[in-house]
Amino acid sequence: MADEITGAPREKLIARKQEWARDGRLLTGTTADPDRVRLPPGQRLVADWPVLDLGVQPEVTAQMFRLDVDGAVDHPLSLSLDAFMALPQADSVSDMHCVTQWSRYDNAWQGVSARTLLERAAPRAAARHIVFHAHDGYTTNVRLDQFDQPDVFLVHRWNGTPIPRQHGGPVRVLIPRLYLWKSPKWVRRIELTADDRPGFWETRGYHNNADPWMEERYG
Ligand SMILES: Nc1nc2c(c(=O)[nH]1)N[C@H]1C(S)=C(S)[C@@H](COP(=O)(O)O)O[C@H]1N2
Ligand SMILES: [Mo]
Repeated sequence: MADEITGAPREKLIARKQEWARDGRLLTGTTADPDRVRLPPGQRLVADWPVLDLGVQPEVTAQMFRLDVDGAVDHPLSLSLDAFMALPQADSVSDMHCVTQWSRYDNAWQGVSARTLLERAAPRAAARHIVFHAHDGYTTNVRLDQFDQPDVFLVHRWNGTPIPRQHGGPVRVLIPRLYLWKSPKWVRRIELTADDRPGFWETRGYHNNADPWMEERYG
């Protein structure tokens, strides 16, 4: 498959991040209440928007775009880009927090809410977890209740412009209250599952839960 995650530079980057996780780098050992403290512990604000991924930035054309919502659902979805864009659109403003310590406030997003997708797909009672699959082979997992939140969106516009390819355009996931590795770029498939299936970074030393205010970077 052309989408495989391989190659020397990427292996080095992945190994370095795994080392950081093993050594507990960047940990301050403090927690904060997200209702009172906007900037999570150990984070610093940036004005730009850094690019982080495994080094493969797939070009997902409108023609090849497909978004599946499947697994433990009563009504599996398989959406073309047109069908996705025809779903109810919403605007939201939220912050991003990356485990590599940068945070960026007040990002204006446009897209389809997670709840809109879930309503249509109708999760079965057994559905408790989600595995996201992306076009570059990346995967990440969240609990269904972490995805089923009013501030979670599948976004296609950021600050008034289409999300560029390096940030996961045409469509990426944005879960603002978890570290950003839980927000897949170039999302291809949202798989609902009964069991928890740790993703790419979660099987390489990153925390399964990823709450920035609890400093759940590694674990
Ligand atoms: N498909 C995909 N999504 C991904 C990643 C990736 O490698 N592939 N990296 C994750 C990580 S580790 C981070 S920090 C954020 C970075 O998003 P950005 O490049 O838009 O800042 O994307 C997340 N989503
Ligand atoms: Mo990251």
